[in-house]
Amino acid sequence: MPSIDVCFSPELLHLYDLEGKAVVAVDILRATSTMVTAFAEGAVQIFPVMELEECRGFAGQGCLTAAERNGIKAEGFDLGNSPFAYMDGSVQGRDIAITTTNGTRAIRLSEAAEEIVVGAFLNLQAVADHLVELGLDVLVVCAGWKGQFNLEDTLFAGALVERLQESFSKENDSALAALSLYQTAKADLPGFLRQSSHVRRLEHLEIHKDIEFCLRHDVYSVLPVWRHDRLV
Ligand code: 3SL
Repeated sequence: MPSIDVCFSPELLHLYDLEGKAVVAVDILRATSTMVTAFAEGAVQIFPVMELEECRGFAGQGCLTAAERNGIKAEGFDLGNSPFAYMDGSVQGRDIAITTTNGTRAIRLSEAAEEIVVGAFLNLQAVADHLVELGLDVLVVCAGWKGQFNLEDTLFAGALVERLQESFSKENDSALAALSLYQTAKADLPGFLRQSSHVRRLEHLEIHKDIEFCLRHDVYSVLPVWRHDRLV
């Protein structure tokens, strides 16, 4: 039976051997939720990059550019990091280059894996089905916040562990802890997360509707997968 494990921060990735594994990169608030939404709204490819300048460079290649730093859309880019900004038809048929504080970093630091998929509550079942089909050991890589643990990515990891319980073993305490946290919180995720650091950070920006949307389960069946240097 393959196993599922959880890495609570990209800063801990050096402790894991990614070779031959499937990584699920997650940044619930909001990068991976937004990427999933972008694909559901017809985006063709997404180039996640770590630096603002690199992202800006993609404008010359016909890409829309998207950038967020500290929760705010960076100046001079087409899009920010709110899933709702991707729902007005403008990303249909387009390629997007995106850089965010933590989410794009989690994806790029996982490149040694055999497969990387982008996960969110929005596409939870699509991710779970794909992992069962793939049959590889799985590592959920939580984007966290600037290297630190966060609740929302851990809750997603727990939700995924719950969905995969029948077909994946939990080798390590991190998977057990994520599952236990999710089972405690799942009846009221928005309520549970009200005191979390990133929800409080985002509250200053008055984007409650983003938070509510990013916590919805199984809204989309899209599955962004890493191929060479991009998500398709
Ligand atoms: O850190 C990130 O990658 C972002 O998702 C953070 S925010 O939700 O846009 O504030």
